[in-house]
Amino acid sequence: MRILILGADGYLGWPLCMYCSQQGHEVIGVDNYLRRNMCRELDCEPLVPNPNLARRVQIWKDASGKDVKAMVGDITDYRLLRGLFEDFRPDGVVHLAEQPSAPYSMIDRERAATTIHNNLVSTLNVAYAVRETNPDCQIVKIGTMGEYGTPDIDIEEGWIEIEHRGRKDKFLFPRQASSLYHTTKIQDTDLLWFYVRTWGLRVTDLMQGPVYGIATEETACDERLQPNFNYDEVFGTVLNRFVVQAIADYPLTVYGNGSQVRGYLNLIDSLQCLYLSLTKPADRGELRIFNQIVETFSVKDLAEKVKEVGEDLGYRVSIDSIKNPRIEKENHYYNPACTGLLELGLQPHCLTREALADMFRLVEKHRDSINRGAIYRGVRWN
Ligand code: USQ
Repeated sequence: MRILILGADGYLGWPLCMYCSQQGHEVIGVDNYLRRNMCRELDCEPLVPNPNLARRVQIWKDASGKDVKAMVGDITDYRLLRGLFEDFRPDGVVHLAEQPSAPYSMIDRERAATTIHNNLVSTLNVAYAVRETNPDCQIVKIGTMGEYGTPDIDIEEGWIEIEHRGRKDKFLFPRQASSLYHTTKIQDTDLLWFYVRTWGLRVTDLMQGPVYGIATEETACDERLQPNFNYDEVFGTVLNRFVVQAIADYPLTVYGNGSQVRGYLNLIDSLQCLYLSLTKPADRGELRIFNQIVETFSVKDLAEKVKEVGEDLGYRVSIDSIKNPRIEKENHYYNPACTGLLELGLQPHCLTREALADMFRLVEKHRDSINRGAIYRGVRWN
């Protein structure tokens, strides 16, 4: 397949470029370094400095003999994106080129506007480029479990049948996000659903939970191929943060009482899900939605696991409960369905002690680079 990966410099984007090229596909990755620049601006750069895209491509070629093409460009520029589709004629496009952080979107009005502009215009442009150049090309888009929020009913995979006053119909599952970032993901889904109905596009929208991990099969040959591993409050996801905090002897930052439950997955499972979605595409005129999670945990569960494994490895780990800077339910029901990707062939990796210990071993090599000041600054929702 010819695969176009938008957001190729990101935490998922770069590993996905290598993964797809390793499977023998032709890959072109595009990124405008939005996240790199935001990290620099907020002084919260990843734990290990990442070579730029051109260098990563070269290191990957030297290590694997495989070619990935890379381009620096902003896909909110429609002419640039359309030109890419015309030149490369992809069979599938993965859209990861979004501002991915909930806290970033809540810092101030400017950052909220950047999030809305970047996320919605990029999605709009992808829909247009596909329609105008090759409506058969599947769009695979990363959404978020946060679109559903934490309703007091079971969460279905994308759709729900509703019976109302004796009549029935199928609708998108009700969504209510708890950050502006998550709200843009709802709006993305609405945009794509509109264009699927109107233009008959084929789309897979993946409702992903927080991802953890630093290594994939492809990063084993050279540490410089590792994804950008953020552990700061703005761009780091919670489990990655906790591992770094444990190593830095920083009390684990459990927000509120820590009963918030989310569905988590390892980076290597995220790659599998994206790849399966690409290679087993949705039909024309179908918006296919999967819940991309493997296991559910409360924040407290994660903190306890990190403490146990950290202490086994000789670290002194304490857990702090800090006033929740976010507006989110702490005690809530959570029962999401997640069978679609398993049916497609996902081989899940669970959060074992060994998996956590491996994360500790990779992170501790860089313990001297940890910027303690980036761990918690208190971006508040109100
Ligand atoms: N949390 C803590 N302490 C921390 C950081 C987070 O208790 O130091 C809590 C949060 O309050 C939340 C949970 O951990 O309840 C998850 O937080 P997170 O920062 O790992 O994840 P979130 O902000 O929800 O966003 C991340 C990714 C985002 C993706 C989303 C999936 O950054 O791109 O869409 O996970 S989901 O959470 O399912 O919506």
